[in-house]
Amino acid sequence: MWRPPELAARAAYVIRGNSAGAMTRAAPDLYPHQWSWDAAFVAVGLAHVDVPRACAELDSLFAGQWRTGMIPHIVFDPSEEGYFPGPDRWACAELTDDAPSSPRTSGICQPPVHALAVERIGEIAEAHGGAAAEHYRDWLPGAYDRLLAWHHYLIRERDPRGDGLLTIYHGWESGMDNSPRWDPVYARVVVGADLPSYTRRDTAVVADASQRPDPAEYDRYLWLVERFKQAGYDAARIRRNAEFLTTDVFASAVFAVANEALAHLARRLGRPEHDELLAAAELFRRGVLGARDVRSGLALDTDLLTGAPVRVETIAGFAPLVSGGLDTGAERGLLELLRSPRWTGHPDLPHPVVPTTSPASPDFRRRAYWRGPSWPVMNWFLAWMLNRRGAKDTAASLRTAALAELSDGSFAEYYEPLTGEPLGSVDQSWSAAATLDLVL
Ligand code: 9WN
Repeated sequence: MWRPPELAARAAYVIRGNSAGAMTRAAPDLYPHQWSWDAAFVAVGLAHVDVPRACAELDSLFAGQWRTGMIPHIVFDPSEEGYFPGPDRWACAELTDDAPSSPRTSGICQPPVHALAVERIGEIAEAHGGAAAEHYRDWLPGAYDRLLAWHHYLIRERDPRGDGLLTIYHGWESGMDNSPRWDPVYARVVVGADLPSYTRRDTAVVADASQRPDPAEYDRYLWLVERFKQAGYDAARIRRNAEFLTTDVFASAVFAVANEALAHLARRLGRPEHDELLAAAELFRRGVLGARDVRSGLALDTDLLTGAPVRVETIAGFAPLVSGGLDTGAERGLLELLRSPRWTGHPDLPHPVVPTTSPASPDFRRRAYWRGPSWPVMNWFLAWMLNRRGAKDTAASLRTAALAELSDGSFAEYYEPLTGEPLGSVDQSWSAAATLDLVL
């Protein structure tokens, strides 16, 4: 077991080791490229040790931004070939002028945590003062423009109904790939006989296949990519011909609070979008609150092809604690649920962390990726958001639990929540970044 100061030193060492120039690999072998929400979180961790490097991390991601404003979920390192599907399979620049041809990118996006990261990096830089703070101040106006274009894209293309709920086209866009949230949505995806053959690379790195999505799930993931290619990556065509189309209540909550963060940055920079961004924050907050299940208080996704809510007990259900806006009684109720035996208070958990699916739910699978394991990055992110909302006590106990889980020093991608066994990749960049922000 590592004590916090040594753990933080090792975390910084791991992130440096995963660096590939201006980008950080999400994980050394499993994910040898830059992922969107990973990069935002990694930049927060980096800010504690090197503010200019944190800014460069985001600049590297912004270099992959599409003409539409979309920040793609992967920016590929041209010198790396160890991930599938790689840039040739996505073929974005070949199929649409909206995608940059260099760097090459994927054609979908991930939760919009970036404005939150930029705001947090600013706090860290100001606390450092001197050259770090100055660097951040000089960098911020350019970053703000990128973020504004990204938020405009999401409002325009991902909330075409204007109801304050983001639409996603692929489970990968949620960042919670095989969560039971998407089971009924994927159930209607029929893999075409013309799905080009492929060889997975992930199961060569993570030898225990039960920790990764299964072959039928992967076929669907790859099939949807083919559908996007058929649509030339055009958002309207993708929506029209979609086999997978759902709201993402967690990403919507993130977007509510990210709009708030961006509004603060607008005010700081004297930009005119402050009120517009606050209105967007309020719209998405209302969207999330309107998606609550009356009985449990958990927010639910809606399968947009059937109009049916997806009734599961996953970490995403706590979206209202991220977006804010609950009245005092409802907020207390949801915090109590979070601390209850269905969640962090489950008697079999060695650390009171948040499993990705409730251990009391029939959907819970203790080793299967987003179907149950505890993800350090999610514990940390939830604690950060709870703190922001003023739920200081719950945030503090979650931070302590997250750190206790991480103190094995493996920086695992996720943990078996009932035993604390590290799973998935080790030396995962965002697990190390979360550690730095938890300790420092
Ligand atoms: C697909 C990089 C990413 C995370 C996601 C996580 C996983 C990729 C994969 O790894 O997804 O995007 O190949 O499994 O689910 O949240 O951003 O760490």
